[in-house]
Amino acid sequence: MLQDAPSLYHALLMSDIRYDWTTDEILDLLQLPLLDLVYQAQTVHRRYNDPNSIQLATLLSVKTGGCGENCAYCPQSAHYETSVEKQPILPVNQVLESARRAQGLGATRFCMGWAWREIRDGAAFDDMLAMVTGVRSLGMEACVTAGMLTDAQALRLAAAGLTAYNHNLDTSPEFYDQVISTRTYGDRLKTLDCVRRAGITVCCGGIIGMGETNRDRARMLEVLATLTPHPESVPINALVAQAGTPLADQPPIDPIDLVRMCATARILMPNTRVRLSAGRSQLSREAQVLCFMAGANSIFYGDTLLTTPNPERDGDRQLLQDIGARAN
Ligand code: SAM
Ligand code: DTB
Ligand code: SF4
Repeated sequence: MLQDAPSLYHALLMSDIRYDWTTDEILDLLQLPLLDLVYQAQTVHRRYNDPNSIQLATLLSVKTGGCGENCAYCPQSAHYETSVEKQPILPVNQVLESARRAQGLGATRFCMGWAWREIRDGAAFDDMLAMVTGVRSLGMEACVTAGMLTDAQALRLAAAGLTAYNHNLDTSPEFYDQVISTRTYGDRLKTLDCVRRAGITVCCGGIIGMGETNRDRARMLEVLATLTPHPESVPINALVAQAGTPLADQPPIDPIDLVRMCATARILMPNTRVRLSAGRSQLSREAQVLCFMAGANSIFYGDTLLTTPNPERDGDRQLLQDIGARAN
């Protein structure tokens, strides 16, 4: 009987999770006085998660540049003249070598990116499956982000052992077509559904700082928090404005807005990994700690994201040590 107590507690906790959030409720949370918002988020965070545990995920761009989509933020889009040149796809052994190195440096999740509109069957997909199996055999979580996919491809990725598929909604349904016109919000949701039905966990988040309103931010969080179940991980990115892209001249976000996004995501999705993602290079250590207070419990760890710089590993390890957090 006693042995059942933890699982009963877990079941009760999970039954508290809501999937019916409304835009106005979310907007009210986003606009709370900051200290009230962070207090509420930290309270939720402590009920569901170990507050001193931060997951380290390392990113690698396996296929860089030359992408057919026109995402206005992205330096890898073939539609824009940016400093990113199309590169050959990395071979399986080189990817697995990077994964081993990342693991040696403390990462537990290895995320691999392909600048594709969609996955196509063939040798490159077969290599992707081999990369997934290889990363999993090291004992790391494996995440892939490679655009749209079909049910059959999702099932093959699941069979290869894929832990998570990353596919971001990026912004609200209303603002979406000002950012991307070569695919629809519905296309995005369809891929997320394929991933979910194949039994792969969902990694899905977005970007702030693209000129969206607070209501757009709330609407994006609403779409995420009404997915049932919630995505297992939600990356919150700040735009890394890149020369040559249509969003090159966007002003930088106020770091407090990132704190608000992390806190609101935490309250809406108590049991999800909230990943403080792109844009961390522009944040002070203190702003990052505020994001952790607000419930962010994962970061990208490594000197580059896909094509742009990320804080140095040594500095990140030092930060976690200084605040007494455990990397996992
Ligand atoms: N091509 C695939 C796709 O779009 O789903 C996978 C790679 S894509 C680079 C992954 C995500 O990175 C995008 O959905 C976007 O949220 C994020 N991203 C890309 N460029 C960014 C930038 N300049 N600033 C912030 N986030 C960015
Ligand atoms: C996510 O939400 N952010 C990461 C990961 N998922 C793939 C990518 C950020 C990319 C930032 C721009 C670049 O480095 O190219
Ligand atoms: Fe292509 Fe992904 Fe960049 Fe969009 S975000 S241009 S789909 S690589």
